[in-house]
Amino acid sequence: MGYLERHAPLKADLKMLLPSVKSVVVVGCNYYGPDQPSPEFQVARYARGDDYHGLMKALLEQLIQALKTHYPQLEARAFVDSGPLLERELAVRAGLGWIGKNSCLIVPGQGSWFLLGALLTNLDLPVSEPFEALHCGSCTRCLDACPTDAFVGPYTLDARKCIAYLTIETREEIPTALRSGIGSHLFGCDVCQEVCPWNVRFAQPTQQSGFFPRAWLSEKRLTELLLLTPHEFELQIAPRSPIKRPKYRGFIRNLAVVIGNSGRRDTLPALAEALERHQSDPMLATHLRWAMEQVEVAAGL
Ligand code: B12
Ligand code: SF4
Ligand code: SF4
Repeated sequence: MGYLERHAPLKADLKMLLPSVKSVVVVGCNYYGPDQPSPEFQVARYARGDDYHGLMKALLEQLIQALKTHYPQLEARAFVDSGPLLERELAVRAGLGWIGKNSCLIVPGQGSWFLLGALLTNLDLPVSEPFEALHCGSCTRCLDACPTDAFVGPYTLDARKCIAYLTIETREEIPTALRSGIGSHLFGCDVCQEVCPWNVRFAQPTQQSGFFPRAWLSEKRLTELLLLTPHEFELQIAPRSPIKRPKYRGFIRNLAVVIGNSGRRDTLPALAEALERHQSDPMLATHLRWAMEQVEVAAGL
């Protein structure tokens, strides 16, 4: 995530992104969908359907067009995650909610199943009051539930330990000590949001059909996924999906970890076949061998 450092100067001055900027409109898009269909693995809620970057960018472009009919001199730039913006910080300043101890932006009475985006504009819009209260109180559910103990303390995450980083962002090996904590998380993790009382109480299903889970999530077995070829991955899984981010290699690496953690003996033939295929890729071969060992130990072989 070296881009976080490279983008630091741009984050300090929004004029570097839009010289005429006067106001920022911050938006949240609800992505809360039905519960995970597969009993074998979990994919983070935001990643079960279409990639939110494209989906939200298109909505923001519609907003720009609508604003242009009222303000023909409008200059605007839309950002969804891809730009160097501290989106949660901007959301707090725009009065949307507070940053919880799990480091997610929580909207009062609605929860945190929102993806954030921002529209930089040259309009002199009325300024919202920043959200100043913190509503976590004495709760520590998210900190206690994190499977890899990734929180250094309230509001502070060691990203290197977060399952989202380990399964989505890193292109490297997943450290052996952190693999068991990943459990059945194939892509991303929602544990610190699932346990949050604000989500338990207030989550509402999204109306955006683009976020609805894709069929393969309930239809495909772990071992079938492990034996997909790069071409099949590109055709069946990757199109318009956030899951394409770690690419085929990252997907197979994550599958090896989840299968290893399952300890299921019936996965051994597929693991052996995958190892044969990926023998020449040291990163994949290491993970697949590790998975076989885990399964053999669990099966008492
Ligand atoms: C890098 C990143 C990650 C990293 C690190 C996460 C983290 N907590 O920082 C990893 C890969 C681990 C990650 C995981 C996830 N992420 Co993420 N991630 C980002 C990203 C791209 C940048 C965040 C960032 O800059 N972090 C680095 C440091 C600087 O952040 P920080 O230390 O918390 O800094 C805060 C303060 O210190 C202060 N601050 C620091 N420097 C400065 C400087 C100035 C000038 C000011 C004013 C303030 C300030 O403001 C900062 C923000 O509050 C944002 C999108 C974006 N552009 O903002 C999405 C984002 C935060 N992620 C998001 C999501 C959904 C997730 C996951 C839920 C995905 C998943 N299901 O697997 C998990 C949740 C993990 C968790 N508990 O946070 C959403 C969160 C939505 C929400 N409701 O809060 C975002 C906003 C993307 C989006 N567009 O919606 N993510
Ligand atoms: S997303 Fe999962 S691994 Fe990351 S901090 Fe939250 S609970 Fe921990
Ligand atoms: S689980 Fe509790 S401490 Fe964590 S963000 Fe939600 S309310 Fe705050």
